Amino acid sequence: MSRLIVVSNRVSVPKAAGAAGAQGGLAVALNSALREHRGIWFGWSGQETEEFTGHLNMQRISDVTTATIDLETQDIDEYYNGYANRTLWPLFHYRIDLTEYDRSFGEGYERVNARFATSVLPLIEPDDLVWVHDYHLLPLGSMLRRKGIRNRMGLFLHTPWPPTRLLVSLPFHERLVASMLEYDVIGFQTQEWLESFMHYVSKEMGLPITDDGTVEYQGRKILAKAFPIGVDYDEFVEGARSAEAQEAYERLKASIRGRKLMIGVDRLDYSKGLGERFESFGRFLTDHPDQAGNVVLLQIAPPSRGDVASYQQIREDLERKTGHINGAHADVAFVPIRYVNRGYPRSHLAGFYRAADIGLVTPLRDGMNLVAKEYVAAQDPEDPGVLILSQFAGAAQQLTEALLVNPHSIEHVSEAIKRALDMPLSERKQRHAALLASVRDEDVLRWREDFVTALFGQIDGNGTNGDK
Ligand code: ADQ
Repeated sequence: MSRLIVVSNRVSVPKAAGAAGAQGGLAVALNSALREHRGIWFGWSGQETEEFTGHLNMQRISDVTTATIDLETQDIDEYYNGYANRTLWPLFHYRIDLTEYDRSFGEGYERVNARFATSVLPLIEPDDLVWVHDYHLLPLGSMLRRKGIRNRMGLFLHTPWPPTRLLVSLPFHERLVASMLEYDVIGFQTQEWLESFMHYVSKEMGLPITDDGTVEYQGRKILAKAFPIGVDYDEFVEGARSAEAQEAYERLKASIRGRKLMIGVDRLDYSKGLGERFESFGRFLTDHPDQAGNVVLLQIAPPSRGDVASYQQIREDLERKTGHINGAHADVAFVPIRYVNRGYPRSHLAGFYRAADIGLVTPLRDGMNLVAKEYVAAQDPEDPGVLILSQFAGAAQQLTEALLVNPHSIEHVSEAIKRALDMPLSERKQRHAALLASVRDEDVLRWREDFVTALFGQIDGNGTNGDK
């Protein structure tokens, strides 16, 4: 079996199997892939250094070898807080109003990708598969090719891919996309993002696309395909049955004293539609005064990317909205929105999800959204809650039995809350069974296997993808 070299912006390995911590689904997925493939996980340590040395800090944690580098303050400003999170992230989430085009960001992005390439190079052996993750590292493959790496290399993009009309607002967009075509496999979360990418390469670059989904570029074939990411179903269901989950469940249930509970769990990010969600709940309380005092929204939102101004603004905005809605609808023994800015161990989250009658997942745009799938996996099949899901999350393409909503429409979401609260048990069970089948069958192990198989060059049975 080939070794897998995984490269992502950050590296996240739990100290011990099953250790508590706010570890996201991606980290769990990559850890399981790496254990199976005797691989190495390379990325930024999260630490700053005065002068970049490229020194590799190698560690072996829970059967996974990690290799990390430190970055300079200027690198972090221009590459991470700059091009990655002030240019590409908003652009890829259709927010050109928040997209900043600063020349120094682009230079920092190229410089850090080159630093990643130089540092990971000595770790790569001839038969290794190289799997690069996300928008931080789009040109990394082309930089490795320039250094003579001939291994099979794949890229998986966790975010949406924007429509061509938006992407062309990015200076040097063609150079960026051309650099991606040095990979052998390019993976997207959904068919929609894949189609946007194919539209760009065919209409803007004039490249031929074959029926089996390969793009032809400079005599090579690149496979572009949708690989929808999932949750670690077994781990999550097991976690939901654990003593800690049970304790978290009981503690939360006791605190809401027989009221109905809605839950939202999101990184604090403008793409997650939290402001619109709060307003929708406010509208629900105004439109249904008989329900005031009966329904609580628990919103768990750990801060992220706090050095970027748009993230500071969303935080202030949400604090104001929470105060406003609570001020209008609270009384001495009841507060409608519980807004919590911290992370929780996954087992606790599973208990919280199970305690909630409604999962409210309403991003304005999301590559996939794992919270929607975790909510479904954590439910009691005999008395499941209802998932309200944004039509603009990648997950909506699989989770069609959720109550799909337009998160921009305060009325629509408010009506969906009412419908979910009134939904009879038989309908809840029937919808949940369909959702659960999808979450179970298209789980993270399948995602990883499908991608690695494609990367290995066996997706079409004859190993022709990208072979040079
Ligand atoms: P994110 O934008 O971070 O991921 P999401 O898919 O919802 O969004 O994953 C977040 C993960 O973090 C979930 O596993 C969740 O349980 C966890 N999490 C969130 N808040 C937490 C808290 N307070 N405590 C503990 N854990 C918490 C990006 C893309 C998504 C895509 C994923 C994976 O933006 O669209 O689904 O990558 O590809």
